[in-house]
Amino acid sequence: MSYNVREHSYVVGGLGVTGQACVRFLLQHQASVKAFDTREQLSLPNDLAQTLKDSVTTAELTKSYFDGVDTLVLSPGLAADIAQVRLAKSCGVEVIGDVELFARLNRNLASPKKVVGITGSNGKTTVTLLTNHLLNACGIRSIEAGNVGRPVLEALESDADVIVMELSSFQLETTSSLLLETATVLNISDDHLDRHGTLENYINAKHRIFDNAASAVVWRDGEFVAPDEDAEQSMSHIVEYGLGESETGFAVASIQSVDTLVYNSTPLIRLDAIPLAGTHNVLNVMASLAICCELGVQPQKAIEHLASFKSAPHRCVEIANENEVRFIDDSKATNIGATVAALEGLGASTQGRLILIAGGDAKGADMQSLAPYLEKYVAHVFAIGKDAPQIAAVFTRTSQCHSMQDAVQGAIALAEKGDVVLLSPACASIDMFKNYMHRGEVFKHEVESALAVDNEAQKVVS
Ligand code: UMA
Ligand code: ADP
Repeated sequence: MSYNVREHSYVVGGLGVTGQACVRFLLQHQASVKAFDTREQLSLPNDLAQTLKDSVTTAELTKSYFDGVDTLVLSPGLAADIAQVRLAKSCGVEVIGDVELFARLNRNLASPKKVVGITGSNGKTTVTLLTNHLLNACGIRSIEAGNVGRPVLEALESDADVIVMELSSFQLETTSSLLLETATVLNISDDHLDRHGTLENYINAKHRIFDNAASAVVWRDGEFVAPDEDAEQSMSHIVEYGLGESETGFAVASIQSVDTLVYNSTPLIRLDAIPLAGTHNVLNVMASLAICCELGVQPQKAIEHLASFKSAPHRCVEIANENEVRFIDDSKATNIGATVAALEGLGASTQGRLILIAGGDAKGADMQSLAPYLEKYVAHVFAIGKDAPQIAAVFTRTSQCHSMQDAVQGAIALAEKGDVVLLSPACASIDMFKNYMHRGEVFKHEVESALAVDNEAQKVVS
């Protein structure tokens, strides 16, 4: 049975990027739609404010609000247990997300778009962008969408044949019928526990990605990343990858004493020729190649286009190198797992010391699990934000700072030739910044200002 939006009456919950795209899409397709947002101070683009006029509310909702409504399309930033959602459910309203709406509509298309799904605690955006890059370079019309930033309903209307979809645990919670060519849970580490409550709930949300997937791409050595037996039984096969040796799938082999990425034992590229830093990125490359494989692109062909991939900003990117001190922006490290990957990657390759700027909103994570990596790799931490005291409590060589400026100045005062100053916060940014991008930009600004002052001072001295 085809799904026709005109036959439904919708409420869109939340008017961020997702909610706005939903409202636009539903209005364009002549559906009945109204919207609420829980924020009193809501600013909408003019066109949407005009079209929605009285159909948008930020006031408390009553039962009558849901009269005649059958579907609530909930934004990922809103939890399923807030009062508005409980009220909707008590009125018999179905609660879905934009990805579920996409799934239903995609099935209606004469040629449904092929979709691949990528989730995990870290590496989602890198793998999504890299996969999309490799597919396009190999002549497949593909587009990236989902948590990476482009709402999925926009991708549905694009002329792409393939959608590389980054899916967050929040999006997966409200998705039940998304058909995927292949699906992957890249890795699992503590994240969003403030929203999911327990690690088990978080893992369960992530694993929903496997429910209707034709195959899975699985990290051989990862914990909680393989589909369970039930999900696996309905799949045609699994492609495995990992940093160890294996005759099948993606693996690392020593060929003439050089560590080399291989596929079914055929060499693809030397590890030291991979242009993305850190062993975590070797895994990301393997996952992307495996997904490409599932779409019929040979890894031998895809790998030729790795060199032309440009990493997304704020993910272990060098932003300055002054007096042989390197400054690295890894502001996207919003959980402990990502910071551990940066410390392991840089710790192994840095001659001097690592000076870390970390902190922010830990989202319920326990900083104790970061402590062994701080002990092993880090000379000193300059801690910022709400959960700076948590870091100071588990690592004695910590200075708590009031601002990014204080932290950067402290780090520069300590740094010597060969050292690395790394911003890799292990926390969300929202207690001090608009988002992780803003945090990275402030870091860069403070580094540049401090270095300029230092240079001026040097000139005066000499
Ligand atoms: N909000 C309210 N009241 C509302 C609606 C939203 O307070 O009525 C708040 C939310 O709690 C949240 C913020 O506003 O703090 C944004 O929420 P949203 O649901 O409106 O988010 P969107 O703007 O639609 O963006 C979402 C994803 N954001 C979240 O899941 C929080 C974006 O991922 C994604 O790019 C976008 O949809 C398009 O698909 C961002 C993100 O931080 C990058 N994701 C999390 C992560 O990666 O860790 C999951
Ligand atoms: P996500 O979209 O899942 O947040 P990103 O690709 O944006 O992932 O990277 C987020 C952070 O995680 C960055 O700090 C990056 O260096 C780190 N990271 C990327 N890939 C991995 C991985 N496979 N394992 C651990 N950390 C990773």
